[in-house]
Amino acid sequence: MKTIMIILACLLAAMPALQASTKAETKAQEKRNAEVQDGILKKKPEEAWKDLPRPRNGIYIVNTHNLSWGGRGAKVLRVAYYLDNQLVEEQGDIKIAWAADDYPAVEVEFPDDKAFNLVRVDIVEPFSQGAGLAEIEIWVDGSNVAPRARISGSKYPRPGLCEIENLIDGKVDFGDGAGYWLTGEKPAYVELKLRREVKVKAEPKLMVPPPPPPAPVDAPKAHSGKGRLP
Ligand SMILES: [Ca+2]
Repeated sequence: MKTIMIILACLLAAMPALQASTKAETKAQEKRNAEVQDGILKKKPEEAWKDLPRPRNGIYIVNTHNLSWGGRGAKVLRVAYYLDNQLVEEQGDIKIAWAADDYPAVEVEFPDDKAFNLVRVDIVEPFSQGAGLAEIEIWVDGSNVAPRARISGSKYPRPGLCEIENLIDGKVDFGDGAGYWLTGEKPAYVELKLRREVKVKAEPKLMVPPPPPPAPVDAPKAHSGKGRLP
């Protein structure tokens, strides 16, 4: 009898550990399921961002979330185009989404039929504690010319971390302070001096014909008053 009691006591003592182990296994399985879609291992966000469609002509700006540190990035941007230091066109109030575990992006159109050789991006409203971005791409006729641009702008106080050159390195993160840019300076801005002038002809807008008017519905005929009522 005493032996049975001892075994029971041991089993009861082990129960919480068993429950914790089952919970951990369930969580691990859920994580594996989330990583697989249609039997194929899904790409991680730091790889999947590259597969999203890009404009043939235009700017593609990718937000950062500052890895697990969080609390930094961009909310509202302004993009300005210059030709030999003369302002050509400016687009303000460009909103960009922010996500703690992803890399949302925003597309910005080039000015139509106007030459420029410098692009400036201002972080008008940073996300939470400070400004930052992960990548800036400048697509001209299907090629990203940003990596060949001369880049300058607001800096991060610690050399070797979150440097502005990270904005044109083709990555969004690969470790603390690598692949993305942060700054505490105000204004928070980036300038990309292009190797050559860019002038893109306005692309014809697709003319979508207006939908046809709805077919007239026959009004119910008034009863003649003759004959039997239904
Ligand atoms: Ca980058």
